[in-house]
Amino acid sequence: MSDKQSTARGFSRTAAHYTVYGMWNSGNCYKVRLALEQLQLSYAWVEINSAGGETRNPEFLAKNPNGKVPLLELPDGKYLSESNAITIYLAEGGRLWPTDRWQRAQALQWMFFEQYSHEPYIAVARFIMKYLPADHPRRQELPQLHARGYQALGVMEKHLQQHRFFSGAAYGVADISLFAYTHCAEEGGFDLSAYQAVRDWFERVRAQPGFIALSSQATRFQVHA
Ligand SMILES: N[C@@H](CCC(=O)N[C@@H](CS)C(=O)NCC(=O)O)C(=O)O
Repeated sequence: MSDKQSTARGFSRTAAHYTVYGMWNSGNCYKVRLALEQLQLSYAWVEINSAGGETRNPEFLAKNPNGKVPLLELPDGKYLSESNAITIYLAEGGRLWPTDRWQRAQALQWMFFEQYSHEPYIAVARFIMKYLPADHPRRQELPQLHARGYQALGVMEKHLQQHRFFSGAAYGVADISLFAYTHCAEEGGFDLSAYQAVRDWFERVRAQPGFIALSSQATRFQVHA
């Protein structure tokens, strides 16, 4: 057998250290991809078709009983779910995770904020507007999602008027976590023009070494020709 093994999705697994089960356009999955790229870790990507039921079949549920992506497979065969848990796991001991106890607590504070007060509104509005038909009944949820999403953006704006990042003093995984769905919030119908500090932070994030855009091809794995 060649040292290259093709996955069902056609991505080469040569020398991959980690395997990510994900959906390329999902912000939660982008967090993991961005962290892997910025930490210069090798990985294979297995694209999951949730609309086709692939997060709910017995094979996937055996890996993640919660039936969600992203899912990280470690080199020893263990599986880790939840985007923020994955990025912290990957970042521990490196430059994306603070060494100072207080700064680590601050980073965690923002990552819990992201999951409870931000992502359920900003990401869900994007999902409804980008992926569901224009006449879908879930459009009725948008005013409420926008109201709660703008509250979260206001909290971020206030923080960023005083601080450069969310991960303590330097860029780190809390920034990855909040960048994932904030930078594409306009796809969910949010107007970011009044959030100048947030938009300045976008540029600081984009300037970080190893940054890749949500839409871009990743570099740490090779696509099988
Ligand atoms: N809290 C989870 C959320 C994961 C999540 O909602 N994943 C979505 C994609 S963004 C998913 O798997 N959807 C497919 C499904 O539920 O079948 C995380 O941060 O990883």
